[in-house]
Amino acid sequence: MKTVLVTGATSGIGEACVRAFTKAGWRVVGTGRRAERLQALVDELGADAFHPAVFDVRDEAARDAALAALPGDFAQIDCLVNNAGLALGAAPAQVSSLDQWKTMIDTNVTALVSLTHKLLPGLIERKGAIVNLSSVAATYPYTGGNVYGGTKAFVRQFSLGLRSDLNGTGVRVTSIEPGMVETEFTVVRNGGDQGASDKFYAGVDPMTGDDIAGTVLWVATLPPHVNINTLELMPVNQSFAGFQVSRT
Ligand code: NDP
Ligand code: 8X3
Repeated sequence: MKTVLVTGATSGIGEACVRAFTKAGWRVVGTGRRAERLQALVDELGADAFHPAVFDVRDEAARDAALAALPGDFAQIDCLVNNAGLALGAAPAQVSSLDQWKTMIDTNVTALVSLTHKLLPGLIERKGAIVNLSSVAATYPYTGGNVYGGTKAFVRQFSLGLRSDLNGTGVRVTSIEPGMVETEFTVVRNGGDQGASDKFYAGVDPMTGDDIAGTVLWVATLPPHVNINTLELMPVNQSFAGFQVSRT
């Protein structure tokens, strides 16, 4: 039986990954700040299948304490799903909050890099896998995407760089790059405004956490000689627009 660690397991894509991996017979460690949501997953899935690790991904000391306390086989991580992340605000750069920018960088970039560095020796030992949640925002800029898109471009390029560095180790690395997935993502982006989120997804038939979780599980369970480098997904109703031009 293999073990996967999913960051950001209290909601959305991460929570769906927990269910997809446990259903497929994996042991799952799920992380997040909201302890009560992780406890609800223990109650639903059982303590043998799911282990909660409560910490803020930006707090390395709390993270290390939680990882050091992992029981038995939960400590032998074969697959790391770097999913915890967020967008804050959708305003143009010139009127954005620097604090929000720093929170996105600390969470989406610094914490992801730090956890990856921490788990790499064990992942190499077990010829494991790393699945990173990037975004279409890594590739396609949009107004108000500024730092969020920048963090996700980092995640994509870091994933490709890891692939290069880990050549010969047997460790697989994938950058998953979704478009619109209806989770709590847009509620968080808009400071808790559920109405803004409902409006954003209205009539779109967006992807779901389960759609992305199925893809993450597929990537992680391919034959060991196959690596998906990057994988971009969108709802059918989302696609590309042209350049904008400002005229004098
Ligand atoms: P949700 O808001 O539903 O879930 C985000 C998860 O990240 C939560 O479990 C949250 O846990 C966790 N998280 C956020 N900040 C921290 C922190 N400081 N410490 C610990 N955990 C944290 O969003 P999604 O499921 O949609 O997002 C998951 C990932 O997918 C993100 O990286 C996002 O950028 C990416 N993504 C999402 C898309 C979308 O359209 N929804 C599209 C493309 C990529 P808690 O608050 O309990 O700590
Ligand atoms: C966010 C994707 O399409 O909602 O990562 O901007 S989108």
